[in-house]
Amino acid sequence: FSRSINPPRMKRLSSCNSIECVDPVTSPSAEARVLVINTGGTIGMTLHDNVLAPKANAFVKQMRKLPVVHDELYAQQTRLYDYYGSENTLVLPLSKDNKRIIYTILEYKPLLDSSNMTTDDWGRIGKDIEKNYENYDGFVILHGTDTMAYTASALSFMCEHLGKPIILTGSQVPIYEMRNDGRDNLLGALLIAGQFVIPEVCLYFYNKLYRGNRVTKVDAGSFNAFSSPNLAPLATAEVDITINWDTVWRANTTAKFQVSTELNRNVGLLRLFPGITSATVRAFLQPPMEGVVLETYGSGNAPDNRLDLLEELKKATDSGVIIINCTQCLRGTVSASYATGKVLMDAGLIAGGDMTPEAALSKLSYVLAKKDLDLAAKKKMMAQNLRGEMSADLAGAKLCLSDSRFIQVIAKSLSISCKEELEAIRDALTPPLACAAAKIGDKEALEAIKEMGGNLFLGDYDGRTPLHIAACEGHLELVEYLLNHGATVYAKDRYGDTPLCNAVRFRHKEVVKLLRKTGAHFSRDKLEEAGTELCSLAASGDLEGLKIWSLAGADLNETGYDGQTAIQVAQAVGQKEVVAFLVQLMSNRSKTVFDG
Ligand code: ASN
Repeated sequence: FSRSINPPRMKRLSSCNSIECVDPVTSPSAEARVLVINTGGTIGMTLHDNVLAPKANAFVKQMRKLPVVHDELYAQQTRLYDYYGSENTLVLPLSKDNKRIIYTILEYKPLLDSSNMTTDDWGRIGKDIEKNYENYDGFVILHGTDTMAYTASALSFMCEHLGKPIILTGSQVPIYEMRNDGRDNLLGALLIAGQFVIPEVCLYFYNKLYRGNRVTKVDAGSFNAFSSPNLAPLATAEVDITINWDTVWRANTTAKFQVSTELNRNVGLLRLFPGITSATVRAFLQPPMEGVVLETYGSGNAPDNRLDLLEELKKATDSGVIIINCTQCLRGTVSASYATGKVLMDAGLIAGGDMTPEAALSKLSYVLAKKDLDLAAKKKMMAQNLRGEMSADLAGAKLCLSDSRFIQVIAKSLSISCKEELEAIRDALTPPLACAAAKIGDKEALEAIKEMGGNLFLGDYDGRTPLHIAACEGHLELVEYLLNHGATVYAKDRYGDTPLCNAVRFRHKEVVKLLRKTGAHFSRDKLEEAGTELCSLAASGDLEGLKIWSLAGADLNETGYDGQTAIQVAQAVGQKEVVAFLVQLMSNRSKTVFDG
């Protein structure tokens, strides 16, 4: 990868002299670069002594001979091998979308049957992706199918702030055989990795792209070897490649990509079965065990009449072992619907929702390795959805405003079909949604609404804008965000109140300062009304209240309903501190005026 910087394609084309060159004008195809990491698996195996085993240094050679996965003419015409400095770089024929996918194959030594994979191999893959991240548009990992779901799950957690596709694939029959599934799987994975910015660790198999941490191997004898029981595929490759963008995980950070290769190996999977002894459970939970996925029955159930078992589980969680409750069922989620499930929660287990055991195990391994987190933080992280590995618990969960699909779902249920209708619904729903997001300080939700084209300055049925709400709540960061994204300090709600009035009312000093800096001020009417409020603050000795009004630009000499000023009221009721403050304020003011 020494020649990693890809100069404009024209440069490479114009450098050819001995061979007939591709005319850049008639070949306007864009190029994408994909790194293929070949870790092993059946896809590159051959028969030795009647059993399949990986064959080293054969894969690239074989690929070069297959016109569907390599366009030798294009490679020659564009001097591909010279340019990339090795014969490990190949190029796909032109895609339907006029794209050239150039891929470099990095072959591991030794190639592994995936049954031999360990956490160290996950780390190696992670490191290689990190090292090459900026040089490629996407990554394809060739991997055996037996433990592919574990590796895909682990990589999904290890890859933090991922912005490019990482696609694992392999096959059930070696690519060297006449009838095989490897060729199609490789092609599909390359086409998706090179053409779509899906920022996820995925698994591509038998024409479907899945989220990597949602799959499990379900069939040893079929080309259709994987299932994603609790999440629909991210894409299907049929006549066209169709991406289900609504399901694709979105990046929600400005942080840079990094791979966390620290993994904790003291984790395990324990499957409950009728008659399991407490001695077995005790032995399993002994140190150095730190995290266990307990595969329970149905919706997360275990015998509630087996106090001996429950005691062992409780003892372990009390001593700091994290135990995740996952179901043995292929589909469905752990829920709190049975007494036999509740006993596990009482024993300190964490509900694993609809996570696959593979995802739960690798998540444990990733979370437990985080040295800077204490046990409570690790447990909290285990219960959270980190990479789309678990579905939100809709029953009882708060409406996820940061999910920008919300409006699309509503539109769908109302059978909205045309753009204009969709926009009308969006505009009707934006203000209450944005106000609700402002109330809870959810910036991501506001960003999502804005991304959909929603205006953040529109008011709700009472004319209250998100800025009013954020000002009431004192969410300074949000106020700043809104001001930077179209909100106006001059918006008035149906009561004539501006965000500044609200910030003063709820005494958010920093918000008041920011709004004032942005040009907010009281209207004449409001200032007149303020006189009475100032007098009552003065009467009750509320210095803080008077200060915030002053900070907001009110004239503290304004008279109240009976013609008295705040200072007169304070003097009358003997609020000495208030009098002193007001005198000081007035002398500062006249000094400023005088000096000015
Ligand atoms: N044993 C093989 C592996 O996992 C199975 C396969 O790839 N189809 O490496």
